Amino acid sequence: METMRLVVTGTVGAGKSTFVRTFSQTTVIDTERKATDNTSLMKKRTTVAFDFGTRILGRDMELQVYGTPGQSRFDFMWDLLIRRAHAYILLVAANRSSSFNDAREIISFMNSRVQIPMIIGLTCMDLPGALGQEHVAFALGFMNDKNRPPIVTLNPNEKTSVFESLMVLMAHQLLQSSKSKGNAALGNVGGSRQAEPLKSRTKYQWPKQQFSSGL
Ligand SMILES: Nc1nc2c(ncn2[C@@H]2O[C@H](COP(=O)(O)OP(=O)(O)O)[C@@H](O)[C@H]2O)c(=O)[nH]1
Ligand SMILES: [Mg+2]
Repeated sequence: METMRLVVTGTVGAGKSTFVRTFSQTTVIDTERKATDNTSLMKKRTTVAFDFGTRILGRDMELQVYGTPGQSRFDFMWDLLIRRAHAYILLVAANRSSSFNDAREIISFMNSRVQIPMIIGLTCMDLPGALGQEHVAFALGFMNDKNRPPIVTLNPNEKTSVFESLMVLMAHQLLQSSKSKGNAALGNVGGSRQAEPLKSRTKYQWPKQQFSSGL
């Protein structure tokens, strides 16, 4: 059985835990605890380690989805989860511009650890005050539309929406891996059945945030 590990990261309240719950075929392992700090102003419970959900695709692929905590004080978990991931989606609540800075920092953190395919998922587009894709892309540092990760809009409460965004993420991952040397992403068919994260074998050209280069 092939295993693909995808990470759902993003800011507090962007819908990561909801995403994993909507996705999973099996009972989700979650580590939500009562929020005690500033997060409690936004929601009662918060993820302190990770959410884990899984789903079998076809006969021989298991898709594992790991949701990270949103708060940077748990960034040791970001590190642990991203290093084993094949690709990730960053969720950003489009109606909460105050969180865009945190989202940018999460991208920089991930990018400093691994170079793997990623997409951006805009949530809360159905809520008042939601900003458009272009605006959020700029705020996250992607000024150049020719050099930016794919951006999707989704509602993590809706199955179709979650599956569509996962399809975009997987397609992006597969496209990048087929471009890379050695056809890495699906591993060594017939040999080890464990797919290897791309970072070890490919030269994935991760879209650069332009803020960091001063543009
Ligand atoms: N209406 C709406 N609510 C959303 C959306 N995304 C997330 N939420 C809600 O935001 C709240 C926080 O979600 P949660 O999954 O705990 O966020 P996390 O901190 O990223 O794990 C939940 O009540 C979700 O149902 C969205 O696109 N639309
Ligand atoms: Mg959570």
